[in-house]
Amino acid sequence: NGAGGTLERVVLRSPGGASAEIYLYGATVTSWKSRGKERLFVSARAKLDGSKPIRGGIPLVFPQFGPGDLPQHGFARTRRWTLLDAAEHGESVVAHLELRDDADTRASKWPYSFVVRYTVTLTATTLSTIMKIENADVCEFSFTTLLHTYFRVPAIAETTVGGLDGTLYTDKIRGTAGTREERAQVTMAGNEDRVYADVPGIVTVGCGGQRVSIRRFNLKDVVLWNPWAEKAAEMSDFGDSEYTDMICVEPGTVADKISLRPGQIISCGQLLAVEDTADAGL
Ligand code: TA6
Repeated sequence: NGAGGTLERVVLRSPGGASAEIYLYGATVTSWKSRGKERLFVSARAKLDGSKPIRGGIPLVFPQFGPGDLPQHGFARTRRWTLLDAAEHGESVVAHLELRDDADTRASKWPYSFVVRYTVTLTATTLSTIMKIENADVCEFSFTTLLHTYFRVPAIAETTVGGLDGTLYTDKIRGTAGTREERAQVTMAGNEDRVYADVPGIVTVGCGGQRVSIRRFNLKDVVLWNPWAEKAAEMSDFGDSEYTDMICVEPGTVADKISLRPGQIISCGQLLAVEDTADAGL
């Protein structure tokens, strides 16, 4: 509704009983309920008034991952996106959102004309978030992009991430690069911030009987992050103990830039699927 500083959002409900919520601010998906469980994490202290990026859900990172010429993680996650339409299509519910360059972005250190068309599709057990990024300028441009997905987990200490074994990662906490991940199931016991490059297959996030699989296309890297207690204490929009309820597993192309020539479009995104085991209901 936008009145009184609250942000507009769209709620999707699938025929199969799932739901999703998308704030037009940053086109940030802030809820995905499937098989009776909330699958995404949003901090209880997240700002929902547009004063800063929403702490949780699926912030859309474009055209810059991390620090650089632009504010951290680029401007897309703090712009007001346009909702083009939202409708049921059989078993799916689909929302189309769009972001174009504006006077502010053209005055930024990344001044190009672009269009990002974002399609969020919900079914009973899946959520897909797909970006179509178009170079609407007269010159080539380059960017990095990532879907900064915060998964809600019952307990970080029992959470495992599969599908990273054999890939090389940059460890931003220990300052190392080119380390090969040997573990079939990656676990966390402290602050971790890693960029796994060229991850080949399906990545899974499991905890107890709950499991979500992540299929990616044209997003070759996966970032793994949990602030843990020490970094959580430094974030005003993150509760001190909330790190136990979340893990960020973020598909992106961040190790190298994507370049588009005028008129070129790249499609990239993720398909999240719930694959709980029988005892997930416990
Ligand atoms: O994706 C991991 C990361 O780049 C971390 O380094 C940490 O900064 C996190 O993103 C959150 O960034 P934000 O700007 O949303 O606080």
